[in-house]
Formats: sequence, structure tokens, C-alpha cells
Amino acid sequence: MSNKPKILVSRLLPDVVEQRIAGNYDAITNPDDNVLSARDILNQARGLDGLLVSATEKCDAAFISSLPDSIKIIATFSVGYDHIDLEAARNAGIVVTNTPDILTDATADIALLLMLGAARGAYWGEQMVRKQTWARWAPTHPLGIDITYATLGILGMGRIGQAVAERARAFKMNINYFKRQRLEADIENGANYFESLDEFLPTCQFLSLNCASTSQTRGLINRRTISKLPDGAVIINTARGDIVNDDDLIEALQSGKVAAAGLDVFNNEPNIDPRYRTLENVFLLPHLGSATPDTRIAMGMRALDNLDAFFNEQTPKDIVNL
Ligand code: 8YV
Repeated sequence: MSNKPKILVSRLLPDVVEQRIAGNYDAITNPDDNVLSARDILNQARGLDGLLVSATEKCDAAFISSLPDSIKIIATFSVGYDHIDLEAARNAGIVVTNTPDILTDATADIALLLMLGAARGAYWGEQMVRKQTWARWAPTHPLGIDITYATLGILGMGRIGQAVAERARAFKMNINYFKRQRLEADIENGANYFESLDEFLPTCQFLSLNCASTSQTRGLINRRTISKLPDGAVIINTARGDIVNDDDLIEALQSGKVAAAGLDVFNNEPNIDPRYRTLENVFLLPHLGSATPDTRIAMGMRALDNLDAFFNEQTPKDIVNL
């Protein structure tokens, strides 16, 4: 019998990550990458020491309370951990870890792609070419929105928000941010701090959502907050879909109050609100924030570093429910 720790790995991970898992763990893996329900995981959980999940597996209080007592760690292959009930895990004596830092650049790159794509008509422009509705070039239409010298408001200026700001500086954007606590001046690096959301929103020609999904931020972008934005604002979301109220954003996109949106994340992925697909002024991506080979490998390695530390009786670097 192997004395390696026993884990379940919910999704198929990059080859080198799977190889490291095979070397160090007695693992139940998912080579076909089927989407596992909570029941599927629970049915295989007996005798396990830990779980390596991703954001596609909802670990709510009911799931956590049904896990065998032998499971002492849930490592998630994601920086976000809104799919895990941290308090239920803490109460069950389960450590939860995530994978911060290594997907910061890849996600910030996607935020800039969305910002440019939404503002300059990447969707409708591409449709014109592909559908052959590009009859002739014209000086007056169609036109996009300049990002250079515009004001970018960053909601949630953590690691990813700061990386978005760093990129936006190359476009000479004026950067404002809203966060619970002001950053140190060297990290702020010229960005203007707003303590009040209601004072921050009217400044945001571009609004980039870079906060975590929490009880304070869910539904934060709604009719009331959208009404505070300047007319013709552009909204970018690389954080989580549930920060946005879809009915209210779609209404604002239809009326032109919000001129365009760039969205990489949605409520109820992948079954998103179908109205988004019909809007010309949205640029949509299928949750690609961390989707590069190096980033996905680094995420897997980071999740394994946390598991290895835990099973070697060291403190994992990325515990999120202390
Ligand atoms: C991941 C993400 O690709 O890490 C996160 O929180 O949102 C994504 O970039 C995805 O969640 C994988 O678990």
C-alpha cells in the first residue's frame, strides 16, 4: 500500500502538473476531464486526505459538511475562491489554499484586450469583415472610443488591478481607484484614490472590475451604480460575473448609457444571459483570464506546492481561510 497522500484532482491539468501529481500522490484523476458534480466527488471521497479542485467545483457548506473527516485540505487551482465556503471549511478543520500572483499578468493582459476590444469595436469590426458588410471605408463611421488619455477607474486595486494600471499607463490613461484601504504611495504610483464609491463612479470613462466576489461586491454593478457613471462609459470585467447585475447592465448597453462592455466572466458560465450574444457593443470572451500554457502550469505547480507543504507538515504559502 502506498503511503503517499491520497487526493482527488477534479479536472485534467497540464501534462507536467499531472506528472508531478502521479509522482507524489496516490491520486484519483479525471483524464477525460468530465465535469464532476458534488455527488461525483463525494462518491469518491472516502479515505482521501485532500482535494485539488478548480473554480468549476462548487464547494458549499453542504458539500463540505458531507466530506469525510480524513480530508484536511482543499487546494483550488484558481486565485478566486468564491466557489468555496471558507467558513464551513474552517469549521470543518479544512485548510483552503489558492494560486495567487502567477495569473496576474495573464489576466491583466486580457483586461487590456477587453478594454481595447470594447472601445474600438473589435466585435462589430470583425463582423463587418467576416460577414462582408464592409461596403467601403468612410471618414465618419463606424467609430470607436479613444482609450489614450481617458480616465480608467479600477474597482479593487489588488494584484490584478495594479497590473491593469501598469498597462494602462502605457496608454497615458488617468488612473483612479476605489478600494477599502489606500495603497502605499509607491504602489499607487500616481493613481488617484477614492474612498467613496459614489464619488469614484462619475470619474470612470472606463471602469475595470478587479475585485473579488464577496458579499460586499456581488451585484455591485447595478442600475444605481451604473447611473453614477458618465454617459457612454465602458465596463470591463475580468473578475467574476456575479459582481454585475445582468438585467441592469444589458439595459444600460441597450440605452447607450454604457457605450460598450468587455466581458471575460459571467453569471452562470457557460450558460450566460443570451441577450449578451445579441448586443453589438459587447466584446465577449469565454473566461480566458489565465488561459495560457505557462500560466496554467504555474497555477498547477502552485496548487501542488501548497499540497506538498501541507502534507510535509509545513504551512502552505497560500492559505485563504486562516
Ligand atoms: C481560472 C480564475 O482560469 O483563477 C481564477 O480565479 O478566474 C481563472 O483565471 C479559473 O478559475 C480556473 O479555476
